[in-house]
Amino acid sequence: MSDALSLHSYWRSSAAYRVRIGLNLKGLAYDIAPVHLVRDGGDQHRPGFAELNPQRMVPVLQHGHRMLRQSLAILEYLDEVWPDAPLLPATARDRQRVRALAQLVACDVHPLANLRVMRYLENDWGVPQPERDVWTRHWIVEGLDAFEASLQHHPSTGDFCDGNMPTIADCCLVPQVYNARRFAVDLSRWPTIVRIEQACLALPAFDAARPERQPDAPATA
Ligand SMILES: N[C@@H](CCC(=O)N[C@@H](CS)C(=O)NCC(=O)O)C(=O)O
Repeated sequence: MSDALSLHSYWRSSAAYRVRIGLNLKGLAYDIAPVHLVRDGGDQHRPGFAELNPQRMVPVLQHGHRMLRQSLAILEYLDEVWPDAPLLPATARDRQRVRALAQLVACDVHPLANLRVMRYLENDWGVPQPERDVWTRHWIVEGLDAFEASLQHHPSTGDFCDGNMPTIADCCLVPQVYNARRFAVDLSRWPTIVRIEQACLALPAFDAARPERQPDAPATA
């Protein structure tokens, strides 16, 4: 049975972006299986996709015959199976803080502006694009304000969210900042976040995971 890794991913999906960063930080070889979330209503709504993920979302990491879902659970799986280049700190207290930062983004910010939420606002409630963008910016700003406050002046904050090695908190933060830029949010209110984002993007593992570097990214991305 093959133990190959294949990531069902969309270039602009920030949840898939988290997993690409984690795979790259671990130095693992993987294929990208593109899932176009938008074209023709979205590949995730095709009949066969529910076998990959009944939630009809990316990322899905295929490891041999196993289908791994939920980006945070995937990152922790990678860390358990390939412990080198750990994605979590050594102590329980630091791990708690890092998981809290990761969940701030993954549980409390990102889901509110997910594609299916925006489609629901648009199709069921008739919310026009400008108001939908205001909605998205609102949740990003509220969430990243809290993220910045959690980082500033905290003794565990270093070059990265925790000390001087990237963790799952950085895997979540960088894609969320990408989204903030995409929605033209003013980042100047978050100096610590921007400093850490730049430190991350200077690493090849983060750079290679950028949306515009993905095989399914449009040439103009
Ligand atoms: N909690 C999930 C969220 C995954 C998620 O939101 N995926 C988005 C792309 S970033 C998606 O596939 N959306 C499809 C849709 O909304 O139709 C995770 O962390 O993996």
